[in-house]
Amino acid sequence: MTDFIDSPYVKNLAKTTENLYRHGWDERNGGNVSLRLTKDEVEAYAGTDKVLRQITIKFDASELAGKYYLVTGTGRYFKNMIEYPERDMGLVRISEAGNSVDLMWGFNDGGEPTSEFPAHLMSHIERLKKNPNQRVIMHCHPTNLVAMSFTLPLESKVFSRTLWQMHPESIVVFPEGVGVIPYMCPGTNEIGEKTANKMQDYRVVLWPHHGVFAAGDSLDETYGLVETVEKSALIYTTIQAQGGKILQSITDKDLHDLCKRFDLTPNPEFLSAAETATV
Ligand code: 2HA
Ligand code: ZN
Repeated sequence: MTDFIDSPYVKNLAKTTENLYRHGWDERNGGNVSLRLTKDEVEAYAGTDKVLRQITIKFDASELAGKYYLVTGTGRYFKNMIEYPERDMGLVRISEAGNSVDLMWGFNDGGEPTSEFPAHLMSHIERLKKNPNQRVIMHCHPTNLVAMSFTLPLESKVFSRTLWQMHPESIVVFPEGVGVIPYMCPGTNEIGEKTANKMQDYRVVLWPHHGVFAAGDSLDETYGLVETVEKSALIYTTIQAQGGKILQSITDKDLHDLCKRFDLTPNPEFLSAAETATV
């Protein structure tokens, strides 16, 4: 059995947090990521018998009992994770009772999972119902998207359509759009519940004036999803910096054409029926 620190999971999570930091989306201890691992994956590296300690969680996660998560630690800086993975991340298993986790590896200075762990677990529950391949929940602070939450109405339709219109890749990468919740205090179960509720329909949920919660099958895919949202937000911001006057744009017909070309169904509440689409 190889040590868990040499597993691809630790390496990929450290690489991802490094990228999040370098992109400027996770200053100081901003951001948190959790990656679900299967029992076989844990077995191959860490083993599943040895529990280092138990950590209580403030949420009933019994629906996820027995599931394993590699998760970033509370108060930890993403820029350091690549150098100190065994200190700044931990591998945990949700207990049968659901009110605590078994620490299997990591957090070796007494650390604990992110303060947003209940919100992550609530979102994992909803995403797993949609698709059993979903493994990742990622929270970060993409600057241009956060800035848009000060200048646009906080409505899922407005954000989704505006982002779709900024770049043809957007509707291809997130045809369901982006969900928006009201501003709420972070680190609470209330924001977790609101986010998880939106995760029933969206893989990206905007926390106004703060950041995003995003979900995906892999770290790369989830990172790419946020990257695409933020690219569109950057283009929107740049347009405003150029005076904000739009002379031409990506039309609804163009959006329909993209969905047809890539065999996607856009959120029908945000893009009306395809009567204008090219046949
Ligand atoms: O983990 O970003 O919202 C720090 C945060 C909390
Ligand atoms: Zn945050």
